[in-house]
Amino acid sequence: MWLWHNGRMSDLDLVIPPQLIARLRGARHVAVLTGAGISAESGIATFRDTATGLWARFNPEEVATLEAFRRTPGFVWRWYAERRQVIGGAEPNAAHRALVELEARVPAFTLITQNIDDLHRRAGSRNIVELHGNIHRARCLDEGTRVESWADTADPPPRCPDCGGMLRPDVVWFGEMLPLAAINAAFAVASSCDVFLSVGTSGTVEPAASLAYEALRSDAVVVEVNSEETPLTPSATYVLQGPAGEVLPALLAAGWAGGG
Ligand code: BJW
Repeated sequence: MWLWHNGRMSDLDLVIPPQLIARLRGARHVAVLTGAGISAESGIATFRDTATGLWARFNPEEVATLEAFRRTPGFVWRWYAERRQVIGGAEPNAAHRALVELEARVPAFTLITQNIDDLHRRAGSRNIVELHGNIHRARCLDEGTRVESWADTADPPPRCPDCGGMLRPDVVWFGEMLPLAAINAAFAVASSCDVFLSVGTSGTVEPAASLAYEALRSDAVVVEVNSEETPLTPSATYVLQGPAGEVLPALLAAGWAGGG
């Protein structure tokens, strides 16, 4: 694990700055934004990893836009069905569990996730804002009605039980608006929290990428946890570089050694 602080890099193993611990322990409201990197150690592919990311194998415009779904609904539905199967077989990892523990330790906690995999809820996190939807839900393409379960058919996509329209995954594709309540809640929390953690996200997709900057503008301490540098790295107050499944448990252990 590497630590950057104010532009300097340290190779001391598992060094968590005492000032960061003090801010975390004294925080009134901790906000966490997570991205695909937090689920990588659960075996779920990220999007932009050059070797294993989904976008290395699939063109986003052919699978993650409304136009793609209208053009080839069966293909897009199957793509999500395959990912749903991988996700269904995955388990939350040490990073998801560390955030459950953090939520129990601070007065107020909001977990904002770009992930659609539901692993935070399965790990036990409670106050979750889902920005990009959830792969375990579908909704009617025509009427928007949410559908929690459906029978898979040989000729996908399945149909809306109410109107017979096509069902689509209840996720946010490029060019689509994020759920208004979720994005409003996320910006409100980013501008009022005192510590903001950005975990496992490349910070390249808007509007989620702006949340950390909103927190900085509002004088929050911004901590980046990522195995690589990102556009946020130079601006973050602290950078803990390493796998989230190691960094987050180490942060918890450093903050609450002895259980207090
Ligand atoms: C580890 C690790 C380990 C690995 N430990 N770390 C302003 C400027 C420019 C463009 C736009 C803008 N506003 C809107 C746009 C357009 C667009 C956008 O942002 N485009 C950019 C790509 C340029 N945004 C939108 O269209 C959004 N809608 C919107 O803004 O509506 C209003 C509007 C509409 C039209 C025009 C203008 C405004 C919607 C965005 C929806 C994104 N949807 C997806 C797919 C969801 C469903 C699905 O899963 O299939 O969401 S795309 C994909 O990217 C997914 C993710 O949630 C999202 C973010 O990716 P994430 O999570 O950061 O993953 P990666 O792979 O990028 O990064 C992983 C990171 O983890 C890396 O940094 C690794 O190093 C790290 N890592 N292992 C720690 N073990």
